[in-house]
Amino acid sequence: MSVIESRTLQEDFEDKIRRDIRIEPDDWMPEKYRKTLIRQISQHAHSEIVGMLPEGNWITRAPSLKRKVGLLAKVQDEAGHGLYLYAAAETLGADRADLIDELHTGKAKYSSIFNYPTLTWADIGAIGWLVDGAAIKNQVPLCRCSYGPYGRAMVRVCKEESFHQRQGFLIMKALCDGTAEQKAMAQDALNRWWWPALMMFGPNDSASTHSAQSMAWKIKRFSNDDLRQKFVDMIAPQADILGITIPDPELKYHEDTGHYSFGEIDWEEFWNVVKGNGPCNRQRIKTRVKAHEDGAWVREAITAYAKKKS
Ligand code: FAQ
Repeated sequence: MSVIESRTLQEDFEDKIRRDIRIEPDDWMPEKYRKTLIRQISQHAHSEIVGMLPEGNWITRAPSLKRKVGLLAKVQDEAGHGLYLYAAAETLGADRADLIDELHTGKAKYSSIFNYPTLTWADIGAIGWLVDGAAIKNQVPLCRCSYGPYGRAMVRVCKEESFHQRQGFLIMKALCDGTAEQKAMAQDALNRWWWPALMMFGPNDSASTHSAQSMAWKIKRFSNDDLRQKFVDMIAPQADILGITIPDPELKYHEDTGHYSFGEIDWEEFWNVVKGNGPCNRQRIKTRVKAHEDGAWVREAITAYAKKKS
């Protein structure tokens, strides 16, 4: 390709980004844009799949048939999200088997939040309310991501996450309206999930390596800190409705700005979990690897059937 040709392609790409025209799989794109998307989309896919484990742990112990049906549907939805996302990564030329291998060998990241244990039923409420709440805040803007397949996948994902958040909030509400013991369980879950939920948005903007470029390419539409602020502003009044207390003595509402200020995140804990040393990292990967190995016969059968049909 001549220098002039490649300059034109680059200019075309930038023009599309400027005018909010989506980049589609067959369009020319800079290699770094492709790599950034494969990184983010595959990390996101891994998060959805590993994210099934903490809640899956409670399917057999849900307190009623209604709760069991709701939780089963939610966990299945997360599997679906993972599949759309792996498919979106494949449109960029990534090989799904390689991506999964990177997860299993510890090379790929996934959200820090899924490395914490689910100790009581209230944790299932807290995950729906806080973790899906954070996921919605982060993912609604991704519906406008400049890369078509990712943005379109996010539309359906966000609709389902909204249902998830409501079921989580309703679990918390039932516990908070229940006995003193049940309310204490809800408070304990909030105490344990609050800070890890804030960490989901990633490092502060000043420490975020990818934000500036990803925002320039309109992959990300808001910075990590902006989204974290939106999340706190949404959740704090909901905690008041529930009658439980966010475990942050520095949390304060400011009439003049309409925003809450909050305390400093423990970044040492965050990076420790991201690096693989959280309470459940090893257990999560071990479980995923086993599930993958146990499912080998399904993949073989599907491949054999597809071959026969073609
Ligand atoms: N955990 O420069 P930045 C869900 C890494 S899905 C682990 O700010 P970026 C649904 C980051 O990858 C939850 N690692 O990075 C559900 C980068 O590492 P690298 C997942 C983290 O990409 C609910 C480095 O730190 N959602 O919850 C984390 O611009 C309930 C520097 O960071 C998504 O993936 C973290 N929390 O911004 C399922 C959404 N934060 O690659 C089941 C899409 C940062 O250089 C149950 N992703 N890192 O080695 C995004 O929006 C972005 O990728 C961010 C990070 C905002 C997560």
